[in-house]
Amino acid sequence: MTNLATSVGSIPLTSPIMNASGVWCMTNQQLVGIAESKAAAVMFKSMTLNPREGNERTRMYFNSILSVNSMGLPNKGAGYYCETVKQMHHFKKPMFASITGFCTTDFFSIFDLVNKAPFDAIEINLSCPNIEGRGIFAYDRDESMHILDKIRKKTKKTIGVKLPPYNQRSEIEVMAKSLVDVGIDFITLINSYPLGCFIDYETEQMAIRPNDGIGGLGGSVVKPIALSQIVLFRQHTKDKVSLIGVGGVEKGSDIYEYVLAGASAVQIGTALWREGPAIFGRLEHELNGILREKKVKTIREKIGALKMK
Ligand code: RRO
Repeated sequence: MTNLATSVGSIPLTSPIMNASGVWCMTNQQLVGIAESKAAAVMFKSMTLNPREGNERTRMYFNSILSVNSMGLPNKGAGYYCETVKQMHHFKKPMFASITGFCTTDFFSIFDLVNKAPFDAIEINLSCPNIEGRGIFAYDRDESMHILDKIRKKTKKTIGVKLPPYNQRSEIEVMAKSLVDVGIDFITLINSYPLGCFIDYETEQMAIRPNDGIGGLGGSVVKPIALSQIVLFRQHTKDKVSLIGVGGVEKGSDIYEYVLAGASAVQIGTALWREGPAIFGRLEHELNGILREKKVKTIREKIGALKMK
């Protein structure tokens, strides 16, 4: 039997497979669904201080290769998730909070709440593509580092940052080095590609309604983008920071590709929307099959083991 054990920062995981924030993790019931599944950890929906309904519908669309969403941060508010996590202790799985905000001070207020709750790790989402009236935090490096540095100094808990894709190697290099300097434990790459859309030629309409029909793009179409970010961030962070890959993971071989690129774990978004929490068992089975076939004893030995031509 192959050993799928891995870790994110100092958090041990029984396998590299978990959910991506935003999918199947907004309500108590959904979070319990993830906890009861084969997912190695439970990631919560990105939370704001107060509950939000999010954008008008239709706000999410998916087909066999992609998803487009402009959910607009619907969530139950930080208080709800801090209570929920207290009720989930018996699942004995690592619990990951995801925090976001509309301004710098929001991050600190929400962080102070989740830091007191029994979350094992906190993912700081600096990459939501659907915040009205402002751009993506992570494209402003000074503001991002200010948020992360202040949070790092407030806690010894495992903290990570969820980033959008970058288009230049130099941006990745500077960002990666800054994150190592700040002392971030993990980096999640990538949030949905910020500007995507799907036009239905039959109805002659966009598939989603908010924001001119343009929202975050996910699914297998973004996998090559996400993989390149993992490879490049790995070059500049080496073994100092764990990387989590997200984007188009639909089968065991996708996970293996992310691990070779340098990811210690992967998150499932679009495919979880499509398939529900049973997907975690299927992916684990498929990953085990690949490792058996390749006679790989531990997944750990393959992290970043990509052979360069
Ligand atoms: O809720 C959303 O609109 C959303 C968020 Br917070 C995010 O981080 N990524 C995304 O694709 N949608």
